Amino acid sequence: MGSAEPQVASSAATQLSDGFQLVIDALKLNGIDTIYALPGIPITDLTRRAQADGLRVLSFRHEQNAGYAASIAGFLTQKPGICLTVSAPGFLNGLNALAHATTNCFPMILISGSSEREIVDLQQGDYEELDQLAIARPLAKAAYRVLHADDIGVGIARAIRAACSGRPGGVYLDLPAKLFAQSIDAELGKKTLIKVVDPAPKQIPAPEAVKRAAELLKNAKKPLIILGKGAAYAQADADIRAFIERTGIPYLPMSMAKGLLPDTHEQCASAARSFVLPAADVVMLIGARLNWLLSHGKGKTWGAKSAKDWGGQKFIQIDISPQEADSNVRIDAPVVGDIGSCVAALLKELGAGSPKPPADWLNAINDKKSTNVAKMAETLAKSPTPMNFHSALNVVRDIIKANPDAILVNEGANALDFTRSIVDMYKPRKRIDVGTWGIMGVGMGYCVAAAVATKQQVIAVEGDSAFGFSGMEVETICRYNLPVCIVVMNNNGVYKGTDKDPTGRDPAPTVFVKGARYDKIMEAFGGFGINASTPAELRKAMEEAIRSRKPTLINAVIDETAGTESGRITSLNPSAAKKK
Ligand code: ADP
Ligand code: TZD
Ligand code: MG
Repeated sequence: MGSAEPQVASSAATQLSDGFQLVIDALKLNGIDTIYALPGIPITDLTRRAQADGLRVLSFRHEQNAGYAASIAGFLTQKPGICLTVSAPGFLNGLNALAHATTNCFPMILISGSSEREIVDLQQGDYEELDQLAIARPLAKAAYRVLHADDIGVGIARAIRAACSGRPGGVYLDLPAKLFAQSIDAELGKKTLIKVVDPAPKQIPAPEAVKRAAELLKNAKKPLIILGKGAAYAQADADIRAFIERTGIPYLPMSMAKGLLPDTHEQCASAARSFVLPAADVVMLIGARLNWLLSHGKGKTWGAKSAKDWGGQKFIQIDISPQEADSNVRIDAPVVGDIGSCVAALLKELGAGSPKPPADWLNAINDKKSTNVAKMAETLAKSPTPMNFHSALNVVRDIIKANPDAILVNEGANALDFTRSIVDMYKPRKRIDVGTWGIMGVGMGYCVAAAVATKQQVIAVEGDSAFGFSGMEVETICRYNLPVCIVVMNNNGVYKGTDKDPTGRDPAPTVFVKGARYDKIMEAFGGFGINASTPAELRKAMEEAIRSRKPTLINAVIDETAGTESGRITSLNPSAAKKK
């Protein structure tokens, strides 16, 4: 006993740390306070110790949902969202979200434990053996592996920088099981950590690029601005608003840019979209790509005679990625830099006295808007039995108007398209949805992250099919008692509930159990479940959910004939095109 005492003293002199601790310390040092995770070998203790050390560890039922949560946390906060998974199958489950983050330009880090390198590389059949780094690489903006505890600091610093700088994206960080248990002198270990200085450095646009863009804009007869989710991400809200208001140019927000300025703003041209796109002569893209969502900047949408033809517009594109310009059509004035710096530079270049667009252009847009808004108001005023998308979403529209700080999560086909066009948003970064790929399954992961990262009320409008992809996370929402109100637009299936198997043997591929009660799933975990068959019931249930801030799921019974195949993108559906 007596001889043990000096030993304790000497081990106290050289305090030991380990891989687990260095990962946690490196994350904390860089201001990361939340991990979206699913525990198991070899990262169980990492989740425990992270929690014990004050990090918030949100534990999910499926890694894909943890991953989507991390990706959208990145979008909302500009800090990389962290998803933590086990090896092989857990890693693969998380990979979908990593690819989603890269595709959508969201900063995220997927950290996965992995198996014994020596055994994996010789394919000797280790527990959960998989060459994860090689698999992640093509789907990630960057991918790294750390083999030694004293490289953890560099590994995490590089992952953060890669995720946040330039065009943000998903980063993979491979941490083999052996790394976690490696011990290292605590003082030495601490010195290996890096606090990343300026993870997303400003990128100032070249003055001549700014001049070129300003010239084009000044001489436009029918200018249009398109705001994309890059503009929402950039958090340059005041300058973007000033730029739009000072130039007087009408603008269109892409889905996740809705609310950057209130959708009710007089310059918002959303209600005249199919008029302004073909008619505009100069189009300025701010953080939006000319991908399929904008018909690649050409074809009939843009007033051209056929699908591959140019509509005649000149384009200005503000983007942080120098490779983005000319990806589909010629960009006459690329402005490369971060949106905050670019918009500020343009504001300065244009000065106070920038000329307003010609009145006939603005009047023509306003005429179209009034006609379309009146038409929509008429449709929204109807109250058919059973409810259709319009009568249900008219309620959601009022609720969001009364609660403009709430975050709206949205996925589905008709449930997505109708919500996007009917429900106005009033503040930046309040609408999060299926993104660039039109993914089903982001719903509940987004709800968890939005509630945790912003502390705001979350309202999810979910197609019944869409909800099914992540529905089990209702348990997660209840477990953490998050202020999430889910509205399942239940039309008995994918697009509609009316299809039949022509042979009469099985249900059609697009239909589900008729009259399903999704609200019961919420009740199973102690949340509130409500079945709503009328707008009044839906309204009451949503108001109560917001008042109580309790997890709530409302099964909104929607006419099963109300939807259309593929929602608004029927033209992309090969079989539907053939039918015509
Ligand atoms: P949307 O789907 O809303 O049209 P996209 O995802 O297609 O938007 O486009 C977003 C664009 O914004 C990407 O090209 C990306 O490079 C760009 N971007 C993201 N963050 C910034 C930023 N801070 N500054 C400049 N451009 C950015
Ligand atoms: N799988 C994934 C991951 N993403 C997808 N987009 C699809 C499948 C295909 N898909 C759509 O594009 S929308 C949709 C599917 C399955 C569901 C539409 O049904 P819903 O919405 O119930 O969610 P509506 O309101 O009935 O149209
Ligand atoms: Mg449906």
